[in-house]
Amino acid sequence: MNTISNTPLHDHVICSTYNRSALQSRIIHLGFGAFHRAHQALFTDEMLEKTGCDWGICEINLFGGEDLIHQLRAQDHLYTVIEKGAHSTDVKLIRSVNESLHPMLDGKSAVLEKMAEEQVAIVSMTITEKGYCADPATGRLDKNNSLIQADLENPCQPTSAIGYIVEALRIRRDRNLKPFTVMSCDNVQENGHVARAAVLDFAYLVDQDLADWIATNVTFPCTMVDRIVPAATVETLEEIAQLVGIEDPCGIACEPFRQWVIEDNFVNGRPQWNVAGAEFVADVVPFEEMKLRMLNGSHSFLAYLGYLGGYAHISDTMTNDSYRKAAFDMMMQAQAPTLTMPEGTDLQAYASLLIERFTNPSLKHQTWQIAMDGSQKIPQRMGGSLRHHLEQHTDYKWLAMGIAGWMRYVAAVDEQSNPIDVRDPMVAQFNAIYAEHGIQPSVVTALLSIEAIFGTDLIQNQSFVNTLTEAYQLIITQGARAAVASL
Ligand code: NAI
Ligand code: CS2
Repeated sequence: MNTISNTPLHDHVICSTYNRSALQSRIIHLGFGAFHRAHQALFTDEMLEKTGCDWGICEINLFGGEDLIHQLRAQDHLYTVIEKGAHSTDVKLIRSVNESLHPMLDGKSAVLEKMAEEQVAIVSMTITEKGYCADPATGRLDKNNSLIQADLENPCQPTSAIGYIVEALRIRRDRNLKPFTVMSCDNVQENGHVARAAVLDFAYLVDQDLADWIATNVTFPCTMVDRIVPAATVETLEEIAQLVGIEDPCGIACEPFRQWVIEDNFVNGRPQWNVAGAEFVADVVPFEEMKLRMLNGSHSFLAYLGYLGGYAHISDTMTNDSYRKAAFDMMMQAQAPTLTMPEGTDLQAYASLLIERFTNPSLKHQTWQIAMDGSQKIPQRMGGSLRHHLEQHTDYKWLAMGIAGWMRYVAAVDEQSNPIDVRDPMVAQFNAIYAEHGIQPSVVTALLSIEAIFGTDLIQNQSFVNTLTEAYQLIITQGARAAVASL
């Protein structure tokens, strides 16, 4: 079969030249999704080209994506990334992946044995916010999560990422092997701390000694990751085939911008990702918070109110001046004042660059995609800054409108009465609330009562409840476009 691995590619495809056969699976990555392909694997490819070292990646998908792993194997673990700017596109062949596994294809034991191999030094993850099985409001393990309950009953045959990590660490400890570093690359506030809390909370429920060993021996660096990588569509794959010269079902398109800030806290060595542009720092948390609030917070705002306003893509929302202005004001007036950044950080320039990135017409980033999993995203993208403004008695109207937009979106029917395909681990709860209330202002307090999303404090603040209810009321009476224009 002709694939990317045995077919001459177009001349403009940028290919590295390092010796791939020297690579070892020193990094295990959980979550061979769109983002990882265009971010960590690409940084690793460029790092390998500059250093000639042996840090290869073994890709593992724990949930779904069996086909992708099949296809990746069929093309010798090679794939392409196209970086689409407003005016030009770069095409890159990625060669840093040297093997792959999937529990459905290879069995759980094969995955655990791979994670327990001596040379493995880092287990990195892009498993989405919900993959941590944590309570979004507290960041601690959600012991009622169905995956966690199954893994507690059968820890040697795990299902969740947390269960796999704990069991693999147990095997390593029992075999006197060095531990690995657990590196979260998800959009989760203090992602390393959340990963550590979930792993330790789980381990303490399974084996106290093991938990103590993990607490002493394993590190969980925080990272700030940034690159807009929309899910691939049929059109994306057609464009990639045109640009590369052959079909690449594992190919992905993204923006040219990329950023990776990593807490330098690795227990068993690490590659020099800095030679490819990553930054190793002592404290990532301020950068994470800046990105989550300014980029992701305004992304979610645009996703809910954009979808309701009839915009399919983020770049479409940017053609409407009131959305553009509201997104910028949200960044500068609702989010930036809540941040404590290292001296010299220019948040105004950061916000302007974000608007430029959102405007990129070559990137078809669906509002529907970003709207997914709001229960996991809203607390960290808007909750922290909202509490800041409530304490300071400062203006938070953009945050209230963003949350009201989410509340209207999870009604699962749009402004033209078409169904919305709401994807969220808590969708059953939203459906039950809407079944009882309908699209009425009383839904606001019902949704606000969901403790896992809003804690217990927000619903007690009457002035906030009033502001939120007014924003919701405006959306349901005037529509999302008018509501955004009112800001
Ligand atoms: P995707 O849908 O392409 O891939 C999701 C990956 O997560 C798959 O590999 C899947 O196997 C895995 N997964 C899903 N649920 C899981 C669970 N419960 N446990 C373990 N693994 C699970 O999504 P994409 O675009 O790769 O994004 C993944 C995450 O990466 C995001 O949720 C976000 O945290 C982070 N990210 C994404 C960016 C983007 O622009 N796409 C940019 C920055 C961060
Ligand atoms: C987006 C992010 O899907 C979402 O929720 O807000 O994935 C966003 O594209 C990235 O964080 C950009 O780095």
